[in-house]
Amino acid sequence: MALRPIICMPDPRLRLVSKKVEVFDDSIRALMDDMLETMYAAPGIGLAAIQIAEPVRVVVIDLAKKDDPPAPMCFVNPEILWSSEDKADYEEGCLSIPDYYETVERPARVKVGYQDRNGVHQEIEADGLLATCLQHEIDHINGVLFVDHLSRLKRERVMKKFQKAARLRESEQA
Ligand code: K1U
Ligand code: ZN
Repeated sequence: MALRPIICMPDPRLRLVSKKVEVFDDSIRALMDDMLETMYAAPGIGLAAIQIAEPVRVVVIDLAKKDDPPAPMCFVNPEILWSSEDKADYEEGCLSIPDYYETVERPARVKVGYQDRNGVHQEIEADGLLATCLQHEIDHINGVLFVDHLSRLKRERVMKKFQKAARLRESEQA
């Protein structure tokens, strides 16, 4: 297992549409293990492979409470099969947009099809935080960030802030 750097906005790789996983071998399982280690260290409750610069359709999530044992979930090639009409608001964060939180409205319940670590097809019905987190991570593998769900004003404000910070870092390194 290895801790991997998380890429941050405005890195253009966050806008890539990730590729479907076709082969379930030890290297894809090693990627999932690296993702879990990176997510726990951040700390976060979810991570998509593109956030560690791997453009493949892999997502990990763990919603276990602080004092409970870890409950890692791995989703390969996840897709939303059904979304509820009713919506839920949740204050979201993103490990690729550090220290920025905003309320996002999404379908309250989803049914997701995916493959597990061994390539076996599975389905899960989710509500609450798991539904929100699955949608946030599936957005990532399609090149979508949670700020894309905000008003244009809020989105442009946060994108400009992160672009300015990146320019400052570049000029300090030059
Ligand atoms: O995909 C990501 O960037 C991870 C993100 C997942 C997420 C959070 C909230 C709503 C939807 C999706 C995070 O994990 S941000 C960090 C976070 O929420 C958290 C960190 C420590 C403890 C509890 C939560
Ligand atoms: Zn995110």
